[in-house]
Amino acid sequence: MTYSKKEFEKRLLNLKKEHEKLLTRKNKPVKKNYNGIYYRYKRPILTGKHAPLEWRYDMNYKTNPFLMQRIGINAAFNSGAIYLDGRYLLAVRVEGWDRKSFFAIAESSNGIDNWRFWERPVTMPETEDPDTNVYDLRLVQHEDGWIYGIFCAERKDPSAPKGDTSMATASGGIARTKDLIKWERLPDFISHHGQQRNLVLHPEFVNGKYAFYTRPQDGFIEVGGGGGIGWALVDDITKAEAPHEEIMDEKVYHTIKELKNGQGPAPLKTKKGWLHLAHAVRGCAAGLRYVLYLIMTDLEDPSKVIARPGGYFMAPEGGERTGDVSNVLFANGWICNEKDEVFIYYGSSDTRMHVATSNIDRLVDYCLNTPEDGLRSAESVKKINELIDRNGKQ
Ligand code: M1P
Repeated sequence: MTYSKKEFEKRLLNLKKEHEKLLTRKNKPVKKNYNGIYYRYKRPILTGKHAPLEWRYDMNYKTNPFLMQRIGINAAFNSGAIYLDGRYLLAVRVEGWDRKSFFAIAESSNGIDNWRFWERPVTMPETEDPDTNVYDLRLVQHEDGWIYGIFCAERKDPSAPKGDTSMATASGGIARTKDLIKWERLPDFISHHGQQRNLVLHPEFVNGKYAFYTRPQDGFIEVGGGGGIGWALVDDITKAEAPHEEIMDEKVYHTIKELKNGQGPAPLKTKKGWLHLAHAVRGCAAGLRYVLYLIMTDLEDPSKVIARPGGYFMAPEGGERTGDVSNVLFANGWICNEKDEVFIYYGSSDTRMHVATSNIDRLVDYCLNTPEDGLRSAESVKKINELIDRNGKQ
């Protein structure tokens, strides 16, 4: 039995009220057990349920008398971020019930709560080779005047044998915009070293060229003989091609990045060097474990690592641990505002978005004073003993 028009209106009003309540919920930093480095926040900042009701419900009584959800949003995660005219903006990876991801801009005035999606998702133009799925967009305000969106463009592998419906390829998609509404799609990044995911544009020219952080990989999931964060210089971004990719931060046996790693958002410039946020992956009996880590690179040569704090910076905790792909933290967006406050936007378990806050001085101190991974248990014990000795001398 369908609703009467009156019942329909009542239920719609209720849906709108509940949605508004979710969107306007305040978020608070978790102060208990503060590690001195960053504050996590109590609640996720965005989920699939934050998607506008207009994207999901046909609100016309005549065409949807049961007031059913016609289109479902499964998740909102891995978001690019940009700070524009005092506005905190995320380019969210929104994933539908149909498993397709797309981008949608969400805005907040304080970077913490009250996130609202813009009216429509991003209409991303395609190349001549249509994308099957697009995701993990990095927003980069480049000194050439454009805002770039660099993302993964996934397609079915044309070399897949008949009947293989899972083999895919990953390429670096490149688009640019001035307003985050109208986008110009450029040709995909051409790598001579295999597939590409986690491609990121450096915000400044280096030796007069566009500089990219790359992640060459042999296959779609496994990086194989490739891997590590690579570095490539490109003359013309409208035909980005990298004959050479130099690995600047490699994957290493028995570390957090034993299996693979990838640059997160574009690095932040500080007086002491470029701050990089990245993700690291290792395998275990439970599957893959994705954590976040930081490194710093040289101001003049952003491909030269000058600080490698050992271990992870953030790992999945509590509710972050579970989701569609459990045990994953992934970050492709952060913002530094005019007060040098840093907002770290991270997705958990391919399901939802969170924020953590810190500032430039703390993050630089963390990078320059956290001991490097000594790569052996004995070295870890040595570092703890050195710290105990220093504390004993106070
Ligand atoms: O599912 C975990 C992550 O897997 C991929 O990251 P990477 O290429 O480093 O393995 C991406 O699909 C990412 O979106 C996802 O969070």
